[in-house]
Amino acid sequence: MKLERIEVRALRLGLRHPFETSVGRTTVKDLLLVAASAGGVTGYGECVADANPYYLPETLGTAHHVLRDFLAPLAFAADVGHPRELHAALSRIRGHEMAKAALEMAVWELEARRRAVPLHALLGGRGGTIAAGVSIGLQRDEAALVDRVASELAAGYRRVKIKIKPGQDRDLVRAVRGRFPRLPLMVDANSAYTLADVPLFRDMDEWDLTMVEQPLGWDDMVDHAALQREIRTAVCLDESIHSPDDARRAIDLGACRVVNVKAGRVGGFARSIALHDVCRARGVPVWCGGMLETGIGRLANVHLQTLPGFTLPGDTSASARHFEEDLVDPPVVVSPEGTIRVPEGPGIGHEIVWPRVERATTFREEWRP
Ligand code: OSB
Ligand code: MG
Repeated sequence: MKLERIEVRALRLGLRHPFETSVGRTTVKDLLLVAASAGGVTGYGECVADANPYYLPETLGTAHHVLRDFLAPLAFAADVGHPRELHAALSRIRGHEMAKAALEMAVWELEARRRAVPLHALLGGRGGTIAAGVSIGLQRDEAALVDRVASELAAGYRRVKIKIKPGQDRDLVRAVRGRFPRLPLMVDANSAYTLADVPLFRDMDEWDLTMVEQPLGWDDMVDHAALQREIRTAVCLDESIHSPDDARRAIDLGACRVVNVKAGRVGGFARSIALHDVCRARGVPVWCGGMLETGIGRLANVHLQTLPGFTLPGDTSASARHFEEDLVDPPVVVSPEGTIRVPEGPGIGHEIVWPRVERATTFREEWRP
């Protein structure tokens, strides 16, 4: 396959509720939408880099620069037989996983549309449903958090993740656990703590959390291994894992017992599949994280988590959780049983609503070989 055209659009959409974590508060969703075309067919990939480098070092600006000046020329020069080969063709570029992933995922989507198969079939997954989970940001106080958890449970979700940060940790967990004693509950710290906080995480062992996500440094594995030795609760890594090799090292070091897979963070679908395989071979469960994606990236996540190693519900929620009007039709919905149906149409499987994309577009550029 020879790519004939790559287009990037910068989009801006309002979020229904601000999303606050230990690294900051997001009120609008900025993203790049990448389109890749070959043989008259176009596929789409959503770049999950944020406007700022607070979660990980990449930004929308670096992603645009690296796509335009480095990735697009390499992709045009490559003649990939299967989308799984594209990542290797981009390997001269170090890092910039989110930029690579957006392009690579667009090429997978393009190939699925060319074959008229759903993305999950091309990825090696299955149809049916996936278990939905929800990630809840920091709220004004414990009462507001407990209310949010209650309303998400009423919406169908069966697993809840709450964000914590220093000063907003024990009280939040105690309040939610007190009200929902049997709920599968976990916390995500987005790297807000250090090994000086081992006593806090020892205390957390009491609350039967399914796991604690990325408590320590975003680029650390050694301290996470030290923490995991001190606590019963499973550590899950998010920010620290950028490749299948990272997952292997983390598991072998004892730095985690669960891995969060975000295709954007690890360079795309091919590496997500390889990472999933590494974890599965070691008996480590994985689940699919989220980056406040629009329906385009959200559906990519739905298809990815049909692989057999995704044995835990992830952060994939309904379109309506973050957006008044999503970019896809129908929107992604969660059933009263807390599941999301895996689409069977070609590619992501839902239509993109172009008038909404146009309205959200702040900038557009296209490149050819
Ligand atoms: O750490 O998992 C995270 C959102 C943006 C940046 C980082 C994270 C998150 C989430 C997922 O928690 C929220 C979602 O997509 O609904
Ligand atoms: Mg996380």
